Amino acid sequence: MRVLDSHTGGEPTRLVMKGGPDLGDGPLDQRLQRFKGSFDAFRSAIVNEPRGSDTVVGALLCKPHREDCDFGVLYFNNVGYLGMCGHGTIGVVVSLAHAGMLKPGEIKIDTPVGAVHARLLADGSVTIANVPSFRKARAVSVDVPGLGRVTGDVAWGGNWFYLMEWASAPIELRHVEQLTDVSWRVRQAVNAQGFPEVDHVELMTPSHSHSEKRGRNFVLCPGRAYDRSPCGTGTSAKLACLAADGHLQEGEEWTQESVLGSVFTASYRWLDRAAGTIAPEITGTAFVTAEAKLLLDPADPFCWGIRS
Ligand code: PYC
Repeated sequence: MRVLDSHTGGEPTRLVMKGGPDLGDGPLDQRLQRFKGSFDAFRSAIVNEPRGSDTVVGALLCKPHREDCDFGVLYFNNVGYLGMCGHGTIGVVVSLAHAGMLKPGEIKIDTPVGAVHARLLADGSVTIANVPSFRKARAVSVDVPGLGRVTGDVAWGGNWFYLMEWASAPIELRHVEQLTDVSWRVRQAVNAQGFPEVDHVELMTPSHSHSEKRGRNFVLCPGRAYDRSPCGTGTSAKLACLAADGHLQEGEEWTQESVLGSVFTASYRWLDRAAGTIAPEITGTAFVTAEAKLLLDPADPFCWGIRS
């Protein structure tokens, strides 16, 4: 398999350009089901150790189904599949440009959860117009063993998030073990107490520090790896909450920092104010780190990756 590796704000993406599973034609959500049902070993071979790591998000480049799209992409990680991936889309666009398949300008990418517009800017940064995002539930309280009662919002930004303010320790790399442990326990409690669909937990700097229209986050992904980037879908979910609370107006810029300090800038416009649905835009940068060929040797006992 031919791959291009990149990172977006520190979070890796591995784009499979050639040699991935043949998932046939049809809408991308159907091809995703085929990937899951018949070719899951490829997912593990591409992103898991020994070729990858828990943090790698895979992106399989394929033909689009929607006629107005230029490319199709399916996203996956160490434990399964993602509807959309913001940092991944920025990495894909920069990788396609690196491969000479794109010039600065607009493209449209077909994904299982909808079409995503992206714009490669002359300075190499990428703006993505993510899928419609919204807050599903406000101030959901759950009892978390060892932590007590916590309150947060449930929102969709292309993946499902539970977003919760976190003030007990700075959102910094030196606290990553604690942040991971807390987020994992919160996720289990949220899943058990009414929101089984939530697979990402986003800890946020408290809203009283939002006057500068800037926040820092820690996002725990479904496979227990934390997002090194500010998380494109998580930032979209955050924008939906800020918009619903009136804390960020249409067109205003929001700066989202990751636990590493890497940055996305973001804004939104209303799609349906009464329903609370927004169209988020996220801008970030990515860098290509490798052009590689993945070798799959059937004699290798870990040919299909180390799976937990
Ligand atoms: O950027 O949307 C994102 C994302 C999801 C999981 C990891 N990154």
